Amino acid sequence: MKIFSILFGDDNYLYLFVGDGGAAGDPENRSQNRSLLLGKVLRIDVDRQPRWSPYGIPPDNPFVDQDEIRPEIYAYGVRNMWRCGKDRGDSVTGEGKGRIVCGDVGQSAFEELDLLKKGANYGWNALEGMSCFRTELCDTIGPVEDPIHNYPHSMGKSVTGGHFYRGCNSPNLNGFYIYGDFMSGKLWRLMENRITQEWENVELQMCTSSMCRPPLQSTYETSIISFGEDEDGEVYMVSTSKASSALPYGKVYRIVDPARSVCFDEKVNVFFRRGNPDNCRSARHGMYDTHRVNTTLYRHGTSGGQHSGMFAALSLHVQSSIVAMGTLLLFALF
Ligand SMILES: [Ca+2]
Repeated sequence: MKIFSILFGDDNYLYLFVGDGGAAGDPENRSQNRSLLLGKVLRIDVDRQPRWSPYGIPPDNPFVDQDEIRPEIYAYGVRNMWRCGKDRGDSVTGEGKGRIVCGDVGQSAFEELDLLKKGANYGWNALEGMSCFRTELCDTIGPVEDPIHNYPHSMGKSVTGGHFYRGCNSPNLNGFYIYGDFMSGKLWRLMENRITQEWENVELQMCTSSMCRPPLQSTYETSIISFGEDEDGEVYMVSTSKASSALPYGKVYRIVDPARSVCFDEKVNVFFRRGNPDNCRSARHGMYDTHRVNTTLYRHGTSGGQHSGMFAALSLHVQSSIVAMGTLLLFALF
């Protein structure tokens, strides 16, 4: 069983995102078979351990006490949820707190982003993205939770789920779910429109060289394999120089909005900083439980492939000093 993401929810339960474990197309239909743990999102209680099991089952899991359905299952019909991000919420309104969005890697045509919901069926292997994948199954699986966004393989071939930006350094990014594609190296942000409740997707543009002054930079290695966040809610990106799952090295970039980090006032010919990130940070730290910050990190120097656990999903207290100088990344967003 391969677990492609792991995190604690705000409910203090552990969420495990398990791949379908099959050959191309999930020929054994494991993702839709709820007597199996493969192709599922699982939710378990690691603080309460019955004598007969290493973990407890949350009593409000959606399928407890149902015949021939594993009680660990929280959602099903997923293929390969490669990285998920949990929202710590708007620091003022709390909006969005606790929601989880994942990238589910597609088979041959579409990549998708999913908002995690209890009991949901995300469609695989009947559906890939919004389209029918197995025609004989599409009308048989009942209600399906549509992705909040999907994109065709002309734009990328392996989605890498990201994180909600809730940091202090780039207030313009507040609430952006920043994610990318491993194969194409493209970066986007998703944001929920509060009025329509639709998720709007926008490709992120790199800043110009006139705004990107060292140590900031406007280029990056394009094989985006993971994202992470630190205790301040700043978002990081991990990439390798080639679209290879076997590379034992890569770079960590911090994502910054150049309009926030450095502004140039032509009237007085000086650079200045907008807002007050120090005040923002001290106000927010009272709200954080740093032991529950979920961060996916690149584990340097480990051999193995993308699909064999090369990159570990860890829940850590992370210092931003892990990012080497010269690896800052800037976006011109608007
Ligand atoms: Ca789906």
